[in-house]
Amino acid sequence: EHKVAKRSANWQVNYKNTLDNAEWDQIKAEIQPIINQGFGPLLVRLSWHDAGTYDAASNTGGPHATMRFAPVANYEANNGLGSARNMLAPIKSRHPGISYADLWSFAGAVAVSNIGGPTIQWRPGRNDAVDSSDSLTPDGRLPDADLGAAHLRSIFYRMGFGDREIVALSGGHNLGATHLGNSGYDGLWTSNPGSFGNEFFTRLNNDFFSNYQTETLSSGKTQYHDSSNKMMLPTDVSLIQDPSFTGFVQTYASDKNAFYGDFKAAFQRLQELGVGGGLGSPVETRFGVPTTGHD
Ligand code: CCH
Repeated sequence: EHKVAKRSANWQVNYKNTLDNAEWDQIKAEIQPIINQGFGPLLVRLSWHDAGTYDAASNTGGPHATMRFAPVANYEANNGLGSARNMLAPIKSRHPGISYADLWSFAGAVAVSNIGGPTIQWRPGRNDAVDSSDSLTPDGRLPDADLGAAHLRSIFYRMGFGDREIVALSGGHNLGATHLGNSGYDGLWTSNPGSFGNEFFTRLNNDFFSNYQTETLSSGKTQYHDSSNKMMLPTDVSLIQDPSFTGFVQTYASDKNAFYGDFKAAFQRLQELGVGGGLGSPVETRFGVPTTGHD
């Protein structure tokens, strides 16, 4: 069991956003090619795993780029995220005025905003943990996909979220894939994994009980798949089994704008866990002007 660091004197406590709008635009322009290569979902996952370590009761964890250090980097939940950190590292070198925590968070917000999701309101000012003695949060703060509704509640309530936000944030699984070598799960959730939408919810709501079957993988993990080999994790499935979660799944399946509105708010809140009070003015996350699509 590792000690949990409070915000100590070692932290980069006086970080302030010193970048002007032109430099933010430049950083956004440097993130965009990574998204264009198909890594938007990975950037979203990186930003969520940094922020999602937050514990409201002790005010520890949260988006402070602790994953740069062992043991956090090596927690099983973070498998596969090293490549995302490496892709962003050159941007940090070119723009030393941005914290790693802001860069990872911004990249996730820019990704959501630019692959068909709602335009995320994003504000700079996250401090970085500066060394491993400062950075430690215990393993087990991120959700375990093998478990169910009670586990999701204990993880997300700890961050200060409620049921509606749990379901909304779970809609991140419209994007990307699971990889056998990272997590022991395998496959895509939706037919458009590079683009945000509400298909994750339409599948759960309309297709899950009629079309999905359980499957045990070579890793020993159990997941669910339909005839086109789209998958669901056990935690995803709990969203259509738990009566409180199910109501939100129904809403998001039938009303994409309701999902986008709730995801937008919950994702911003996620990215500001424990830091909201100290953040600066909003930075535009959508690539290119004018803003089109959902905002
Ligand atoms: Fe997730 N997620 N996630 N997830 N996740 C995985 C991949 C992605 C859980 C488990 C997994 C959120 C919540 C949960 C993304 C966004 C979000 C994987 C596969 C597992 C396992 C990793 C691999 O094998 O590479 C569980 C459990 C929860 C419970 O709540 C939330 C919240 C978000 C964002 C809002 C994205 C995106 C991916 C795809 C990454 C990729 O590489 O394509």
